[in-house]
Amino acid sequence: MVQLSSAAAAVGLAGCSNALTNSGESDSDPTGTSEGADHSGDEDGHGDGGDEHSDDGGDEHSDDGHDDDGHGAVGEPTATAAVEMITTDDGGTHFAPHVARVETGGTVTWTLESGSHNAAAYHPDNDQPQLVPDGAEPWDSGMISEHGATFEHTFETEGVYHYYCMPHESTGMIGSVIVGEPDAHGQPALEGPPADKPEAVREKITELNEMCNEALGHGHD
Ligand SMILES: [Cu+2]
Repeated sequence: MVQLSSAAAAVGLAGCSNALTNSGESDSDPTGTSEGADHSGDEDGHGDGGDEHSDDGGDEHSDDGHDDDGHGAVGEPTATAAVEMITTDDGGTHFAPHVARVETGGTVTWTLESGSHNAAAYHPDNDQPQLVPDGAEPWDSGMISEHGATFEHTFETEGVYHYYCMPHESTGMIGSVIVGEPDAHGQPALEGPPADKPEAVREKITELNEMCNEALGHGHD
Protein backbone atom coordinates (compact mmCIF):
# COMPACT_ATOMS: atom_id res chain seq x y z
CA MET A 1 0.00 0.00 0.00
CA VAL A 2 2.86 2.38 0.62
CA GLN A 3 3.77 2.10 -3.04
CA LEU A 4 0.47 3.63 -4.14
CA SER A 5 1.55 6.53 -6.28
CA SER A 6 0.57 10.02 -5.27
CA ALA A 7 -1.14 10.42 -8.63
CA ALA A 8 -3.29 7.39 -8.02
CA ALA A 9 -4.01 8.58 -4.51
CA ALA A 10 -5.07 11.98 -5.79
CA VAL A 11 -7.37 10.41 -8.35
CA GLY A 12 -8.82 8.21 -5.68
CA LEU A 13 -9.48 11.13 -3.38
CA ALA A 14 -10.96 13.19 -6.17
CA GLY A 15 -13.22 10.33 -7.13
CA CYS A 16 -14.48 9.91 -3.61
CA SER A 17 -15.10 13.59 -2.99
CA ASN A 18 -16.87 13.83 -6.32
CA ALA A 19 -19.14 11.04 -5.28
CA LEU A 20 -20.00 12.88 -2.10
CA THR A 21 -20.87 16.13 -3.82
CA ASN A 22 -22.39 14.85 -7.03
CA SER A 23 -25.90 13.60 -6.54
CA GLY A 24 -26.27 12.44 -10.10
CA GLU A 25 -27.74 15.61 -11.59
CA SER A 26 -25.27 15.51 -14.45
CA ASP A 27 -27.36 13.03 -16.34
CA SER A 28 -30.02 15.66 -16.90
CA ASP A 29 -27.65 18.41 -17.93
CA PRO A 30 -28.89 19.56 -21.34
CA THR A 31 -26.09 22.01 -22.04
CA GLY A 32 -23.22 19.65 -22.43
CA THR A 33 -21.05 21.81 -20.23
CA SER A 34 -20.22 18.84 -18.11
CA GLU A 35 -17.47 17.90 -20.51
CA GLY A 36 -15.74 20.33 -18.29
CA ALA A 37 -12.85 22.40 -19.58
CA ASP A 38 -13.60 24.70 -16.67
CA HIS A 39 -14.49 23.30 -13.31
CA SER A 40 -14.98 26.60 -11.49
CA GLY A 41 -18.38 26.54 -9.87
CA ASP A 42 -19.45 23.72 -12.11
CA GLU A 43 -21.33 21.21 -10.04
CA ASP A 44 -21.69 18.96 -13.05
CA GLY A 45 -18.06 18.83 -13.90
CA HIS A 46 -17.53 15.32 -12.69
CA GLY A 47 -20.06 13.45 -14.73
CA ASP A 48 -20.19 9.88 -13.69
CA GLY A 49 -20.41 10.00 -9.96
CA GLY A 50 -19.91 6.77 -8.10
CA ASP A 51 -18.50 4.77 -10.95
CA GLU A 52 -15.06 6.22 -10.55
CA HIS A 53 -13.94 3.96 -7.78
CA SER A 54 -14.91 0.68 -9.27
CA ASP A 55 -13.15 -2.18 -7.54
CA ASP A 56 -11.04 -3.39 -10.40
CA GLY A 57 -8.20 -3.76 -7.95
CA GLY A 58 -5.40 -5.10 -10.04
CA ASP A 59 -4.57 -1.92 -11.85
CA GLU A 60 -3.61 0.05 -8.81
CA HIS A 61 -0.53 -1.82 -7.71
CA SER A 62 1.68 -0.16 -10.28
CA ASP A 63 4.87 -0.60 -8.35
CA ASP A 64 6.83 -3.35 -10.01
CA GLY A 65 6.45 -2.68 -13.70
CA HIS A 66 4.98 -5.98 -14.87
CA ASP A 67 1.71 -6.18 -13.03
CA ASP A 68 -0.42 -5.79 -16.12
CA ASP A 69 0.21 -9.41 -16.80
CA GLY A 70 -0.05 -10.77 -13.35
CA HIS A 71 -2.13 -9.00 -10.76
CA GLY A 72 -5.55 -9.03 -12.35
CA ALA A 73 -8.51 -9.84 -10.18
CA VAL A 74 -9.14 -13.54 -9.73
CA GLY A 75 -12.39 -14.68 -11.28
CA GLU A 76 -14.81 -17.48 -10.61
CA PRO A 77 -13.79 -21.10 -11.28
CA THR A 78 -13.95 -22.20 -14.90
CA ALA A 79 -13.29 -25.53 -16.60
CA THR A 80 -9.94 -24.41 -17.99
CA ALA A 81 -7.43 -21.68 -17.32
CA ALA A 82 -4.35 -20.49 -19.19
CA VAL A 83 -1.10 -19.26 -17.67
CA GLU A 84 1.79 -17.76 -19.57
CA MET A 85 5.41 -18.21 -18.52
CA ILE A 86 7.23 -15.01 -19.32
CA THR A 87 10.68 -13.47 -19.35
CA THR A 88 10.35 -9.75 -19.90
CA ASP A 89 12.78 -7.56 -21.83
CA ASP A 90 14.36 -6.39 -18.61
CA GLY A 91 14.96 -9.96 -17.48
CA GLY A 92 12.03 -10.22 -15.09
CA THR A 93 10.25 -13.56 -14.96
CA HIS A 94 6.73 -14.38 -13.93
CA PHE A 95 3.62 -16.44 -14.36
CA ALA A 96 0.66 -14.53 -15.76
CA PRO A 97 -1.80 -14.47 -14.21
CA HIS A 98 -0.18 -15.00 -10.84
CA VAL A 99 -3.34 -16.67 -9.58
CA ALA A 100 -5.33 -18.91 -11.92
CA ARG A 101 -8.62 -20.52 -11.00
CA VAL A 102 -10.42 -23.63 -12.22
CA GLU A 103 -13.30 -25.83 -11.15
CA THR A 104 -12.55 -29.07 -9.36
CA GLY A 105 -11.52 -31.41 -12.16
CA GLY A 106 -10.48 -28.43 -14.27
CA THR A 107 -7.30 -28.11 -16.28
CA VAL A 108 -4.63 -25.43 -16.30
CA THR A 109 -2.46 -25.04 -19.39
CA TRP A 110 0.90 -23.30 -19.10
CA THR A 111 2.33 -21.84 -22.29
CA LEU A 112 5.91 -20.70 -22.74
CA GLU A 113 5.69 -17.12 -23.90
CA SER A 114 9.38 -16.26 -23.54
CA GLY A 115 12.51 -17.45 -21.80
CA SER A 116 12.92 -20.97 -20.40
CA HIS A 117 10.81 -22.03 -17.45
CA ASN A 118 9.10 -24.86 -15.68
CA ALA A 119 6.08 -25.06 -13.40
CA ALA A 120 6.28 -27.42 -10.42
CA ALA A 121 4.07 -27.87 -7.39
CA TYR A 122 5.37 -27.11 -3.91
CA HIS A 123 5.28 -30.74 -2.83
CA PRO A 124 7.66 -33.14 -1.09
CA ASP A 125 7.90 -35.16 -4.32
CA ASN A 126 9.63 -32.10 -5.79
CA ASP A 127 11.86 -31.68 -2.70
CA GLN A 128 9.75 -28.78 -1.53
CA PRO A 129 7.50 -28.04 1.41
CA GLN A 130 3.84 -28.90 0.86
CA LEU A 131 1.96 -25.82 -0.30
CA VAL A 132 -0.85 -27.76 -1.95
CA PRO A 133 -3.95 -29.42 -0.47
CA ASP A 134 -3.49 -32.60 1.55
CA GLY A 135 -3.61 -35.59 -0.78
CA ALA A 136 -3.27 -33.51 -3.93
CA GLU A 137 -1.27 -34.79 -6.86
CA PRO A 138 2.00 -32.97 -7.48
CA TRP A 139 3.27 -32.02 -10.90
CA ASP A 140 6.45 -30.84 -12.57
CA SER A 141 6.37 -29.76 -16.18
CA GLY A 142 10.11 -30.12 -16.65
CA MET A 143 12.02 -27.31 -18.32
CA ILE A 144 10.24 -25.79 -21.31
CA SER A 145 12.32 -23.79 -23.74
CA GLU A 146 10.40 -23.83 -27.00
CA HIS A 147 8.28 -20.77 -27.62
CA GLY A 148 4.61 -21.71 -27.64
CA ALA A 149 5.13 -25.11 -26.04
CA THR A 150 2.56 -26.06 -23.43
CA PHE A 151 2.13 -28.19 -20.35
CA GLU A 152 -1.18 -29.00 -18.69
CA HIS A 153 -2.29 -30.41 -15.38
CA THR A 154 -5.77 -31.44 -14.28
CA PHE A 155 -6.70 -30.66 -10.68
CA GLU A 156 -8.89 -33.28 -9.03
CA THR A 157 -8.53 -31.98 -5.46
CA GLU A 158 -10.18 -28.76 -4.39
CA GLY A 159 -7.95 -26.24 -2.68
CA VAL A 160 -5.16 -23.71 -3.05
CA TYR A 161 -1.91 -24.67 -4.80
CA HIS A 162 1.35 -22.76 -4.93
CA TYR A 163 3.91 -23.67 -7.57
CA TYR A 164 7.25 -22.33 -8.74
CA CYS A 165 9.71 -22.17 -11.60
CA MET A 166 12.87 -23.92 -10.45
CA PRO A 167 15.51 -21.60 -11.97
CA HIS A 168 13.56 -18.48 -11.06
CA GLU A 169 11.97 -19.31 -7.74
CA SER A 170 14.60 -17.30 -5.89
CA THR A 171 13.57 -14.17 -7.77
CA GLY A 172 9.89 -14.72 -7.12
CA MET A 173 8.62 -16.63 -10.15
CA ILE A 174 5.88 -18.30 -8.16
CA GLY A 175 2.21 -18.72 -8.96
CA SER A 176 -0.98 -20.12 -7.55
CA VAL A 177 -3.96 -22.12 -8.69
CA ILE A 178 -7.26 -22.03 -6.83
CA VAL A 179 -9.36 -25.11 -7.50
CA GLY A 180 -13.07 -24.94 -6.81
CA GLU A 181 -14.48 -23.01 -3.85
CA PRO A 182 -12.22 -24.11 -0.99
CA ASP A 183 -12.41 -22.84 2.56
CA ALA A 184 -9.37 -20.64 3.01
CA HIS A 185 -8.95 -22.13 6.48
CA GLY A 186 -7.14 -25.42 6.47
CA GLN A 187 -5.20 -24.78 3.26
CA PRO A 188 -1.51 -25.63 3.76
CA ALA A 189 -0.63 -23.10 1.07
CA LEU A 190 -2.17 -20.25 3.05
CA GLU A 191 -0.57 -20.99 6.40
CA GLY A 192 2.29 -18.63 5.76
CA PRO A 193 5.50 -18.84 3.75
CA PRO A 194 8.00 -21.53 4.82
CA ALA A 195 10.46 -20.13 7.33
CA ASP A 196 13.52 -21.54 5.58
CA LYS A 197 12.83 -19.87 2.25
CA PRO A 198 14.73 -16.74 1.12
CA GLU A 199 13.07 -13.43 1.77
CA ALA A 200 12.14 -12.85 -1.90
CA VAL A 201 10.34 -16.18 -1.96
CA ARG A 202 8.58 -15.50 1.32
CA GLU A 203 7.46 -12.09 0.09
CA LYS A 204 6.06 -13.53 -3.12
CA ILE A 205 4.18 -16.29 -1.32
CA THR A 206 2.78 -13.73 1.10
CA GLU A 207 1.59 -11.64 -1.84
CA LEU A 208 -0.02 -14.70 -3.44
CA ASN A 209 -1.68 -15.63 -0.16
CA GLU A 210 -3.23 -12.18 0.00
CA MET A 211 -4.54 -12.53 -3.54
CA CYS A 212 -5.92 -16.00 -2.83
CA ASN A 213 -7.52 -14.96 0.44
CA GLU A 214 -9.12 -12.01 -1.29
CA ALA A 215 -10.46 -14.25 -4.05
CA LEU A 216 -11.90 -16.56 -1.44
CA GLY A 217 -13.49 -13.79 0.55
CA HIS A 218 -10.98 -13.76 3.40
CA GLY A 219 -9.12 -10.68 2.29
CA HIS A 220 -10.29 -8.28 4.96
CA ASP A 221 -9.53 -8.92 8.59
CU1 LIG B 1 11.20 -19.30 -14.86
